[in-house]
Amino acid sequence: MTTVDAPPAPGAALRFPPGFRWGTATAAYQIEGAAALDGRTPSIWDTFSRIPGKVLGGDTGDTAADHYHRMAEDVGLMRRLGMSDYRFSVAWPRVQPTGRGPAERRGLDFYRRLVDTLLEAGIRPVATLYHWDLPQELEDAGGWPHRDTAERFAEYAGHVAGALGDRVASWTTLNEPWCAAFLGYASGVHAPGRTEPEAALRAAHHLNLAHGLGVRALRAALPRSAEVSLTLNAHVVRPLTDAAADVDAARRIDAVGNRIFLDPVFHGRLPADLVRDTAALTDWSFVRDGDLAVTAEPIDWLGLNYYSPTVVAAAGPGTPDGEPEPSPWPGAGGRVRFLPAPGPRTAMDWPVDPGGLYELLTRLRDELPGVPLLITENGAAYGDHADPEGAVHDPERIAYLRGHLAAVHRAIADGADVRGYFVWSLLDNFEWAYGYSKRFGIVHVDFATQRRTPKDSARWYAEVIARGGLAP
Ligand code: IFM
Repeated sequence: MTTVDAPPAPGAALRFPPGFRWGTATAAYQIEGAAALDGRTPSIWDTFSRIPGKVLGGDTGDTAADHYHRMAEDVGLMRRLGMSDYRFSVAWPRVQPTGRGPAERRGLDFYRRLVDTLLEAGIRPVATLYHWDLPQELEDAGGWPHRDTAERFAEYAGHVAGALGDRVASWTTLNEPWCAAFLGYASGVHAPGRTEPEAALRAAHHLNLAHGLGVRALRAALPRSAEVSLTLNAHVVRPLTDAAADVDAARRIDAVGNRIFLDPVFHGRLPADLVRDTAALTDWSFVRDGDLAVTAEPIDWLGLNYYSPTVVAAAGPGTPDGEPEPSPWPGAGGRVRFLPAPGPRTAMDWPVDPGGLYELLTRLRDELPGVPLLITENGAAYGDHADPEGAVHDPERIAYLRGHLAAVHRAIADGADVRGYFVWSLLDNFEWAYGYSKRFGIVHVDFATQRRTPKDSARWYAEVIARGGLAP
């Protein structure tokens, strides 16, 4: 259990507990490049990014930040910044090119080299098995709406654990299954770009099942001391007013945004209100006897990716009853309005609201007692550029990170068991449907030359880590 002295005097330094994990996070498709090297086959993102109009500027992850070839330089950057941990993801199509059967040694070798380089630098590797790069062959066979994909994931998890289990102690099965299910299969703004609400609900269940089967496969292959986790982009949903209809709108989004994962994973059940909300779409008969015992395999911590809160209200009169555009919220889309939250915004047009992170951490403190939490992503995109001297000044990002770290500190002081914090992201990278137009890195990447330049925020974060907290 993490604790801090509470409450700190106004203006005092904010010290984090000893052993607090300080890191950065990345994901394979967003940084690695080398998309056709050493046996890697296309993932759904290689396919999707080639469909005209799906990714801004027609960008793809073919080269990305070329981390596959610059891994040693990137680990060197982390070492100089003093990070204790690094969260990366393993590319499924690099390790198991057809999504089934034997592993590709060259793919595993890349991750062995990465992990060894991290360990030599004194950095703890935190490996995520799925950050959205499903092998295209598995999508062709039905993708996440198809139950077999969950079984295939467990097989893949076993391969990676078998290869890296002697040196990686921290594991995450899935990153943000909400995005994989609902952006991928309902709104279609992410790969594979399908707009089938019922299939998206199936996908969500099969992702939960994959998580549980993956936990079992990891536990079978890893030493007992290994930590196994899941990362969610849990939504902080605020009703616009206290009116019952607005509160119900928030409940609907909470059901299909949060409890669709939290309930099966931590309580072995489906949210009854979600089943009601989605009754016109599905009877949930794809959930088989015994599935919810699998999804509820115990885990060691929950990873949370937080960026901003969401404000919702009931869809008013005059709002079309149907869903005008494919919605990522099956069962809620036509009944809920999303409203701009007040306050400053990042380059993603996302509101800056550290209070939302505090709300999330204290909610989970209450709802999941005994489950340690890690902030596995938090950060912001801004319009960074190198000045004539080559420096990248990003005061807004420093303010964003500082505000959110202060919120984490406050949550810890109020009893939330938060064990670590990972900035998204180490490097500027491929921001999915936005291509390279949004820069989240604390290290600037010139994509023409692949030159890395630590931004002011990187130096600031290094000081935070060295100090173990925030200066007054
Ligand atoms: O870049 C993404 C990451 O892949 C998943 N979480 C949110 C980040 C910013 O959009």
